[in-house]
Amino acid sequence: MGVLQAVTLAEQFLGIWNVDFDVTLRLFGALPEERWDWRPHPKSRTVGDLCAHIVEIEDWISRAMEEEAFRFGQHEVRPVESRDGLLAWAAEVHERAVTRIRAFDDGKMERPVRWVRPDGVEIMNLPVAGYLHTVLRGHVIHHQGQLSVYLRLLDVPVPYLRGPSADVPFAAAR
Ligand code: NI
Repeated sequence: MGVLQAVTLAEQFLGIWNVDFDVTLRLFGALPEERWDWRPHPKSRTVGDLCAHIVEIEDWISRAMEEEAFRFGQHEVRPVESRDGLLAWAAEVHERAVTRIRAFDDGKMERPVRWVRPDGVEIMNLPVAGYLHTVLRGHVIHHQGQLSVYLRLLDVPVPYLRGPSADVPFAAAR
């Protein structure tokens, strides 16, 4: 190694993850607060519950990374009543998650994280580096996509997320 400081795997991930968080904030900012209880189908989450889920994923997943295991059924669900409350909670959770992730040096990134069902059966076992990309990032992106469809169905403008939308062409993006 030369004198250049190597960028850790955690810092590489956080560069991507902060962009994802920005997408979440743009989605939250676009949602009409008066439709907080709306859902597109009886089996779907409400707007408020889907937003809360996106925030709690970051908290739960980053905590499980520290504890080396995610145990289903041991996480409290927090209802969110307003956009301001949601944004404050999201900022608090993101800051905590970034601190947790930053504490992992490249060696700790190889540590396994197990997913354990309430009956004790292990259903997944991944090293932290892969776990962050699939379980945290993949899961959040999945629900971001759902929220963007909610926006279209609610007939409110869809913001620029990972590219232009029908409402925000490239020329007007950002
Ligand atoms: Ni989910």
